[in-house]
Amino acid sequence: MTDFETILLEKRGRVGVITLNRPKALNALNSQVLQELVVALDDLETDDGIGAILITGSERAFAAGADIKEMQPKSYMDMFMADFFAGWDRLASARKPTIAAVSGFALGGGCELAMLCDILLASDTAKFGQPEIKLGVIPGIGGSQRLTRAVGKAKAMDLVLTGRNMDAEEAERAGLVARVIPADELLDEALKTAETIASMSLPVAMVAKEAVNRSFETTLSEGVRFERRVFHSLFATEDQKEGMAAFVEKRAPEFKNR
Ligand code: CO8
Repeated sequence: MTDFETILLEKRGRVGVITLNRPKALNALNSQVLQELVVALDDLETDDGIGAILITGSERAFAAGADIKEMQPKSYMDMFMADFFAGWDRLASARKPTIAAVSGFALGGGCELAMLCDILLASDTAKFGQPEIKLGVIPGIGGSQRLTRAVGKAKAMDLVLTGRNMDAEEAERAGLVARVIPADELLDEALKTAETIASMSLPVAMVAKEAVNRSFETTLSEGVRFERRVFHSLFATEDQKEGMAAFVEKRAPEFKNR
């Protein structure tokens, strides 16, 4: 397996776990983190043994944002020519289900990275925010769009314009976070959730997330049409036959991911 310097990659059964690992910089996201994350993600996406991907940080910080020290000297032309931050789109195009397990700071790019995942689980110590305005910029990895879709205009404007943080409870109330979990149980719970997802039929889980994500990109009637077509197509899978046979025969299904 590739040696990484800024992340850790582990395969725990059918779950791939990526841990951000720049403790001295509170896991600030620099270009190396992005490069390594993309390599790790490509590895997990092409490994047939992996059914779900968990991304986490440390107890103190999921990630305290994009690396300000890396960005500070850059010019407009540097940012434009490098299409700075465009690489993060790789996460949005992940086909396998992704879960962010967030403890501590998830600020700026950290909040945006968590929002790029399909399910966001937070410890009771988590703090979310888009403080870029305090640095003279705005969110640059989709925060102004994904936060607004997640929590609505009122709170998104409040957070993006004041740069204030939101605690885990407020984030759950606002609909950003699926569940809040005591800090010392976060990783176990997140792993359990990932294992549950990884125990389903992988192609069906991939299609399920595609259908939910479709709702952000299309009208209701087109989305419902898309869902129905894909639903019909699942009757061509062995796993639909197995899932329904197992129910009728009162036994656990054995999905073959086919
Ligand atoms: N980048 C680089 N280094 C960081 C970052 C960061 N985002 N956050 C923390 N660090 C470093 C600190 O510099 C410090 O390093 P050192 O010990 O060498 O001085 C170390 O991590 C520990 O941090 P603190 O001493 O500050 O720890 P505190 O517990 O006192 O404070 C905070 C924790 C509140 C999280 C504080 O570190 C903080 O405010 N960090 C910055 C948060 C922030 O503003 N994040 C947004 C960054 S911008 C972004 O994500 C998107 C930009 C979009 C640009 C669009 C362009 C296209």
